[in-house]
Amino acid sequence: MIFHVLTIFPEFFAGPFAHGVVKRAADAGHLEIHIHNLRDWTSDRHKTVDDRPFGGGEGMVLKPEPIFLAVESIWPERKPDHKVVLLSAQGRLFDQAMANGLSRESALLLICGRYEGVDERVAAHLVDDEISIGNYVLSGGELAAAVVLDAVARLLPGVLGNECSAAFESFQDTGHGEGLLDCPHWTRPAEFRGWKAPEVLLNGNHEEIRRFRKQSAREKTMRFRPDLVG
Ligand code: 9D3
Repeated sequence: MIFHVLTIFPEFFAGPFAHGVVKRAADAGHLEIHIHNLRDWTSDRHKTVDDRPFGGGEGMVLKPEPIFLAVESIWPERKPDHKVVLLSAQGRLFDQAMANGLSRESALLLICGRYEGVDERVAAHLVDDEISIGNYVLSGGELAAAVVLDAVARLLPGVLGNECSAAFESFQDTGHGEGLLDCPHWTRPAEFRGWKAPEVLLNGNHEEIRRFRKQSAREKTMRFRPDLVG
């Protein structure tokens, strides 16, 4: 899969994609990441990407022209499996199902919003979708683009070593069923500062272990995510 990211802070992406699963997947040829500087599509000497909002008010708004020019030069022809996504605080809430869907596209272009927002003609006439990663205020779309890219990249065939199964996973798909959070985990030492790992996990009784994990997943879900239990 080919990812393009359009941003006024291209340096931002040196960090998140230089490590871990995404880096290894890129090195292995499962994906390509191309970072583009929005200012490359300006033509004035100040490389202006923003302007004051019509109607007045706080802050600045990203101008439409450089964004349209950038997308049209990255993709002179738009193919059906080439998706353009705007990261904005006003978008649809991102979830695992959206990550699964995007992982089946062949290319994805992520536009990072900044300042007070992006001229609405970008959302209305250029992009396929507008995505927010959660109900909190970020300073811009860059962190959100990195989150979306990571969530999609790890689903691609070969990326996690599992050639074809990951794209069908749900974040709640733990094997315990019922759309619960994952169960808690322990590892060595069996006792740490007086806190013992649950005895049942050490005794090798796999039926008992299965029941313990399901019950502890239920308890944790009830405590932190009652919305998943209903
Ligand atoms: C006065 C209203 N503004 C909040 C101070 C609205 C606003 C403008 C610009 C809120 C956030 C932003 C910048 N955020 C993003 O571009 C963004 C975002 C986010 O803030 N939260 C979750 N997901 C995303 S994706 C892009």
